[in-house]
Amino acid sequence: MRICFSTRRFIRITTLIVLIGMLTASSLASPVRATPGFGSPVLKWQLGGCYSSWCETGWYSSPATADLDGDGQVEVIASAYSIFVLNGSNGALKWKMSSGHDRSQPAASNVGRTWPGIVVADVDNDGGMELVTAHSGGWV
Ligand SMILES: [Ca+2]
Ligand SMILES: [Ca+2]
Repeated sequence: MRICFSTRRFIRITTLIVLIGMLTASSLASPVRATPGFGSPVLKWQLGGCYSSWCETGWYSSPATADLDGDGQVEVIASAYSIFVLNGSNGALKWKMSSGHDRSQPAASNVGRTWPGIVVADVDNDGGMELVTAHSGGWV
């Protein structure tokens, strides 16, 4: 008799646990709604930083955004073989540099394709932002 009571109690507790699990799972599985106020994406501009008839290819490196010069306007930084800094409002080229070199060597050859994402950070803690890109051949 005592065993039967324990079995009923076990079944009740197990049923309660399963119901709680199902309710929790159903609340977690609810679809996520987009935040109101965000409409469909709109293409603002494209092909910024390309040449007259072709574009450098960057397969895996995603662009970054930051206000590099502190003028209150966000720039778009892209890296393929060269590193391009574009006006974030209209896509116009602000400046470009060869990978593996600094801006004082604009005619230098690129060292290689950019693979990972671009990092924008104050690396040397002087208050100004630096760009960090990594390229094939082990170049950073
Ligand atoms: Ca800016
Ligand atoms: Ca810095």
